[in-house]
Amino acid sequence: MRLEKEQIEQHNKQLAAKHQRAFDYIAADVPQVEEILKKLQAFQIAIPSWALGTGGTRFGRFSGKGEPGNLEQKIEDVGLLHALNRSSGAISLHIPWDIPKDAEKIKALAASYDLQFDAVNSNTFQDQAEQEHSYKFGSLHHVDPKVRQQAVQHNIDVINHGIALGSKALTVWLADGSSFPGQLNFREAFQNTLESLKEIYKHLPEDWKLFVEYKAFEPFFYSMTIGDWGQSLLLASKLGDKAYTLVDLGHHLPNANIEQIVSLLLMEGKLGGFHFNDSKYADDDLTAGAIKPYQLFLIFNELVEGMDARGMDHATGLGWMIDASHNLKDPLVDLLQSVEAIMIAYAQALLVDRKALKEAQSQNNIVAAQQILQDAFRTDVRAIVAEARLRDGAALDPIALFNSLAIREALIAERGNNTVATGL
Ligand code: AOS
Ligand code: ZN
Ligand code: ZN
Ligand code: ZN
Repeated sequence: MRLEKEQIEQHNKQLAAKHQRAFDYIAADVPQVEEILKKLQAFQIAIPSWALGTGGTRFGRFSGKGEPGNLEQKIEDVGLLHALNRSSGAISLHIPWDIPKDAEKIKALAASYDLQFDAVNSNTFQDQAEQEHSYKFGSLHHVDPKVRQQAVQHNIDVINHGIALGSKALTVWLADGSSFPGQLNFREAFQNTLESLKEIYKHLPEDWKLFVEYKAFEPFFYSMTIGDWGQSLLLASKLGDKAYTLVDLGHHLPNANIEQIVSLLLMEGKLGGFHFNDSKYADDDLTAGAIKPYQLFLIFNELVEGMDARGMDHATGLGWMIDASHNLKDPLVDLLQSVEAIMIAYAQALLVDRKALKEAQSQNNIVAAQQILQDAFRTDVRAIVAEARLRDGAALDPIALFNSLAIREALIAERGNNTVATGL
């Protein structure tokens, strides 16, 4: 299924007058609105292939319908999202869940929807049918060199799949850790991981990045071998210039100050990118901005400040990806909500009066500093985000159009009650 230009235009026509009123109202108070619009239009957020179907809980999975059953259909889904919002112009694949059998064909299909391939993800957290050694006790950190070698080889295979598709990064997330004190020698586990990553790093093309994702807990509950940003940064620093830390918002201990972590990683030139999502308790993988929108804004506030200080291009400087899991909502609708929330946080961060903030900080004027941030956060920028979509040929209200065109129903008619099981 593909959306026609006319379908979007007709929808926009219906909402045009209301949108114009809202946009004029906010634009009158934002002198740099044209600059903000350009930045929003350039900003693209990659959709994870594993979030297009219904995920599960530990207790069960309630399947959706009309879900993509193969890589082609996943690309079709992201194509639909991108047509609706023009901000989801990339897909992040997980191997072996998404092995491209004919890379050229897959590349051409993605290009027909104007999609790029963001980071490819390796999977050494599950055993595959034809696999010789088990990952039950870890992969890159394993005590047995044969297991480590198998996991290294898998990552090299993933890089090769990525090269064929035009990806420029590999994300490594490891389910390596321990659940009981004494189970692991921490130092040896870390060193094994480093040695394995070095081997993988050797196979990275010159213009590629290696993203080292960390996670404080789960699936193991006593230690994770790459458990926090310190461990990830240590690995990335030892590996070299192409290695970076990847921040998944759900991977911290409760109440961690993620915006401070982001700021310092960026300062060190070691922030690679994001897995956006939101959470109340742990790695909940909920819709971005659903629980802690102020935190999302504060993260973007640090990003804008830090990237500008380093002269980085906002759109291309980092890997912007979503990592989510859907049990209750239609995955496509949820992803539209996540992208919108990320765009809103970004737009609000662009509103922050940096000069005034600097001034307030230098005077220790806490009240003013807080006010400056909260003024930006409390500004309703939805019409600015919608205007950016309008100018890009996307829908003023993507979810309303998704519903009125009965896109899910059309997908069910096309694909049947097909469902796929997806990520963690
Ligand atoms: C797992 O918790 C991580 O967030 C990874 O990014 C993982 O590869 C992804 O969630 C797919 O399962
Ligand atoms: Zn993640
Ligand atoms: Zn996660
Ligand atoms: Zn997760």
